[in-house]
Amino acid sequence: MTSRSWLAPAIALALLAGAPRPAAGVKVLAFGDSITYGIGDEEGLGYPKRLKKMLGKGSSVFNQGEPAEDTGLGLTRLRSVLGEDGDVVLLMEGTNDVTLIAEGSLSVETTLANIDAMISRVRDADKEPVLSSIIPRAPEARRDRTNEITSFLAGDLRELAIERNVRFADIYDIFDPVLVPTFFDEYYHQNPDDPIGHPNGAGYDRIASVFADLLNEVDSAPPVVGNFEPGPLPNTVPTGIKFEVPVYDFKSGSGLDLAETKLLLNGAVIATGAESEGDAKKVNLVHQDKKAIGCRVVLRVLAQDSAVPPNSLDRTIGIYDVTGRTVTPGDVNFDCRVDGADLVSFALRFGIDSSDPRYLLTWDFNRDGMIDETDLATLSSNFGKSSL
Ligand SMILES: [Ca+2]
Ligand SMILES: [Ca+2]
Ligand SMILES: [Ca+2]
Repeated sequence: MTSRSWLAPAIALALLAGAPRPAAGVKVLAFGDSITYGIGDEEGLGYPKRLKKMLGKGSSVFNQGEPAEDTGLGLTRLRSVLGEDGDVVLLMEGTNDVTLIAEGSLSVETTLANIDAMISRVRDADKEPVLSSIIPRAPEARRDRTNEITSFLAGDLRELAIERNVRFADIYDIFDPVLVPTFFDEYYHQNPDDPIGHPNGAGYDRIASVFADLLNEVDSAPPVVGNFEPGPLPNTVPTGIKFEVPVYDFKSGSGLDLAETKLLLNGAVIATGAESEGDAKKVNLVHQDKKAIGCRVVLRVLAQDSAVPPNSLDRTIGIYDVTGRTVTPGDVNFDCRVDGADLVSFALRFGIDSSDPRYLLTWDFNRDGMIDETDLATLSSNFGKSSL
């Protein structure tokens, strides 16, 4: 067989829409702090060496991690690093900024400006910057242990990635401790003296695989919700509240399936990507309706991307009481009335207890762990009532 005869089908395959562009031979500079350096990795490899293994022959990954560095110091050091041989610069820095932000000696705006300047410097050196969010803090961390700052920074970095049109590795999202409660046990180095929380070997493997998929153009990342209004923290929202929820998917060339990207309020779709402002990389789901808000709001996002098979997201992003409104026991869909719709929903859960995955306090009005006759009696006594 001549070389041309096997090359033609290979080229045809590569031209197919969505065909991955393999990263064979790519030269990578891994730039960051102690998490790039590899602290906590019991095998002493860090993510760069693990990534090199995943990328295979001909590729190189140069570890340019500097423990304890913040983005201000990193921006200065970056110049010297850019003289090295490399096509792609992975930028994963900001963990040490979070400590300073928590202590009140640095602003998030400064961190973002530093990272923005890093993107420019890498481009000025004719290399491709790839931006990454940073991993969450461990529960024992001295500052920001609830990840309030770190998760907001991740949201800001998503926005920066859109603005600057850089490829983005959402390391925070794949490490999100809200989704995987056992995460810190499995993927973090267990050291109570660690002020931040560093990954273990398994955690570094996970970081490396996110970068490997990105460089190989394999879309393994589900869509992700960004910083949204009113945010996860208020317990109560006013009736006139505007919900504004950005959803991202960073895979170049495919991205979000807009028709399958939806915002739900108490189970009902109130905005879809197909009818909203945005594109496959970012869509803004917006909703404002005084009447339809109900007596309590459970806000949920469903989304999927255009990968085959698609990666999907299903997340309840906030639960809010509504100012001046109370939920009548029995009103399980929170529309401020106890009626047949509630009874149907209740009947589907009748007889189950808290060991059942379908159990929710919503249907257990006296909160005794059983959805039973006592709760039915409560619903019946309130049947027909409206709390508006
Ligand atoms: Ca995706
Ligand atoms: Ca109801
Ligand atoms: Ca009960």
